[in-house]
This record gives sequence, structure tokens and C-alpha cells, in this order.
Amino acid sequence: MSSFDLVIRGGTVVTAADRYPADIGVRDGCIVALGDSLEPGEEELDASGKLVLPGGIDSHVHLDQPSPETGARSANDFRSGTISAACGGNTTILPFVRQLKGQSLRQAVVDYHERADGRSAIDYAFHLIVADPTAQVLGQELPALFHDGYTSVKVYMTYDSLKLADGEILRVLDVVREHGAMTMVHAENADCITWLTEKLLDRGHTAPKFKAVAHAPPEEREATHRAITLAELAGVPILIVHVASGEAAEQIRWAQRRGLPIYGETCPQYLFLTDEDIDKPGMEGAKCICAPPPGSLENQEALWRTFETGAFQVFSSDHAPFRYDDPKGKLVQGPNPPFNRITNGLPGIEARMPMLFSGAVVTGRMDIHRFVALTSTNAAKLYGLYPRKGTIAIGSDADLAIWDPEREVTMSVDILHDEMDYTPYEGTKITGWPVVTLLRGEVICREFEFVGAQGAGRFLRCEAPNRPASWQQPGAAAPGASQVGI
Ligand code: DUC
Ligand code: ZN
Repeated sequence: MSSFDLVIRGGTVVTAADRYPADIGVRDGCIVALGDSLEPGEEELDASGKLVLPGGIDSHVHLDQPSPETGARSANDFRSGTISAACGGNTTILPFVRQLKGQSLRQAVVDYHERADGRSAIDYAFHLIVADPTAQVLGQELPALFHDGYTSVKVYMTYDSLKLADGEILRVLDVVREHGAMTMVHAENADCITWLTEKLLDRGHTAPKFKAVAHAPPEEREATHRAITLAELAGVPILIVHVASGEAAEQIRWAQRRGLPIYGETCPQYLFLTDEDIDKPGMEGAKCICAPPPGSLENQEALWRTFETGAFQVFSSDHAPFRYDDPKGKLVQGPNPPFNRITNGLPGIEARMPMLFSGAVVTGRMDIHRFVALTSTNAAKLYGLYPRKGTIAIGSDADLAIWDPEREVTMSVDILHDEMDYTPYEGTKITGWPVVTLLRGEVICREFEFVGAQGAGRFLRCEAPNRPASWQQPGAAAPGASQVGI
């Protein structure tokens, strides 16, 4: 009998830090050997000519999350969303539990487990959206949930049904600090968005393209700076999610230079779309509406430059899929709605890694170690899943994406598994694709086909996030980087 259930042979192992040729021996779902010419396994997988990367961790996804404000319905439940994730090279996702105002956070967690457990095709943990920080939530529910393995919260500075006042955010951050948890912040200035939106609508500027005018970069910049200030006062790390503007990214960099543990996340829609995409004829632009929306080409270039400064730690999808031709989708509020009534959100769970690999690694904008850090390792570290997830090492789960760096693919809704009727990236020429995805040593996707088991994904209890000095950020040499552990 072999020592290994599976040997992945002849590939080039790539992590956030290293690149070397090695066979990978897997037993009981874990990596137990890395080396040359390992003895034959019970099963063998040929990876010659391929890169073997840690499975992707998409740490910002919305699956089966109701939108009671509008009645819009997500195109994905946990089954279809995670199949799509798997086919894009992902092995772990972190979706959200959304607390509704007046609702117990614990009850919301129970509800989301009902949606996910037994349906998810890959492993998953939950972030907690705190929309109603009552004394009960702050004093009892949050501490108990942190203890149970839900160690990250998300707070919103905008949206009527979600936003918290600064004082409420501070009270949440206080509890987070006491328990060593992590906080994600959606940073936009709500009053400024409302003011600009009203002005635009009064003047009859209703077309989708005005979304980018209503969510002007200074609004994100101001809220980002305010969130940083609140975090500094409370003495906690925060991660600013879906950074859309170069101006907000500058604030993050400014804070990092001061030695503050402020982290940044951006998403494909801000690197590969611009305000031109929301200015297509008729309602076509609605397909690229999200909040914050993609900005100008100059802004997009500023975001690309931000990678060089090391201000971003995470590249997530913010997958929020709503079909276009669907009464409960993008146009749920009518066939020709003003820009502020178009459902926010774009699909991206499957496209995220190939888009960045092709658009950044193949083009030489980013080295492959940074790619691995941004798409997998850093999220595992930030959310308390490392080193079980996010790397290729003895003892880690055998969650792997076998990548053909030369495979040419044209991005199209027809090859994706997300049950959407469009992709914002239709027609994009991609070089490099995850041709096999393995979850704990089992092949779950091969050559664009899901071959795993529905419900094989396990719920992950997160530890407190680790922020060790070993948090590698290649190229980030600015003062303060080591202090914040990046
Ligand atoms: N913006 C969000 O804040 N959440 C999901 C979708 C979106 O566009
Ligand atoms: Zn989101």
C-alpha cells in the first residue's frame, strides 16, 4: 500500500514566496510530502508543464444573499456559486452573513448555514455584516460568534439599511479589538452620494453612466480616511473593501506609511472596466453597475500603480450576481430605471483569478508570487485560515489549482458556471487557466467541467487573524510596512 492517496507529479509548485519543481504527496486530504520522485501514489495526477498554485480564496462574495430593499434575487445559491468558484480555481470562499436591522446576528448565522451547509462544493467560512449593533449584539452575540469561529465583521458607511454612524462603528471596533478579530469596511460617504444623486436626478441625468458621477472618487477618499481614523482611535486593523479609486488607495498607502495596520482590497471590475463600460447604449451599461462603480481610465491606471506600492493585500471578486434579462435581476425596479435604481453587483467568482493572471502576471505587471498572495495567501492570513489554507506546505490542506500558463481562452458567459446571462468581461482574451482544481486532494474541476460533489465543502471555523512580520509583500519597502506585518 502506498504512503499517498494521491501524487501530483512533475509540476512547478508556486507559493507567495517560492517556486520550485516538486511532486506533491497527499494523504487524508492534506499535503504530506513535497519532493523529487515521490513513490507512486494510489492515484497519480500529471502536472508536467503546469504550475501548481494554492487554491484560490475568494474572500468577498455574496451568495444567496437576499436584497429585501428591492426584491432582487442573486443568480447563485451556494451550489451554483461554489461550482462556479471551483471552476475558476478557488477552493475556499468567504461569503457574508447579512444581519437585517432588528434581527439577531446569531439567528442570521443560523439562516445562512441553512443555505450553505450540504450545498457548498468548496470550503467556506462566513464574515458577519453588522447592521444593527445593539447592546445584545455587541455584548453577547459578537463575542460568542468570534469564539465559534466567525472572526471577521463587515461594517458599511453607506446604504440606508446597512450603514452605521461613526460612533456605532467605534463601538463595533472596540469589541473587535477585545477579541482580536478583523473588520472589513465599505467606505463611501452616504450623504455625499445622496446629495449628488438628487442633484443629478433633478437635472434629468438618469442614464447608467451617471452612477460614476454620483459615486465620485472624493466620496470614497473621505470615507476611507474616516475609517482609517476610526481604526486608529480604536487601535484595530481594518481592511477597506473593493477600493475603486486611486484617491482612496492613496489614503490606505498614507496610513500604511504611518505604520497603521490598514489593509486594502480591490476587485476585477476596477482593474478591467471603466466608466466607458457603464456608458453603453440603452440599458447595456447596467451590466457593469456596482457600488462603488468603475471610474475613469486614469483612475484605473492609478489602481494598477497601487499594486506597485504594495497598498493592496487582497484581490477578491465582490461576486454579487444578478441576471440582466430577469424580472428579479439588474432591472428589478423597472425596465428603464434611473442609475440609482439599477441593482448593484457584478459576477466575478470564476473570472477573478484568470483575469488577474492574464492581465497582470502574463503582461509582467505583477510577479506570480504577488498573484498568489493577493488571490489566496493574504486572505488566509487576514481571516485566520493560514496555514491550513492559502499555501502549499506539509500539513496544509491539499487545496490546489493546477494552472496551464499558456492556455488561451476567450472569456464568455458560455464557459462560466455561474448561471448568469452575461459576463462583463465577454470577449476578453485570456492567457492562463486553472485546468484542474483539487479540494482536500479530490479533483473537483477538470477542463472547465465540475466533477466534484455537491455539498463536499466544509464549514471552516476561523482563528483570530494572524498578522506576523512574515506577511510577505514583495516590493513593499515603505517605512511602516513591517510594522503592519506586510
Ligand atoms: N456593492 C456592494 O456594496 N455590495 C455588493 C454589490 C455592489 O456592487
Ligand atoms: Zn460586496
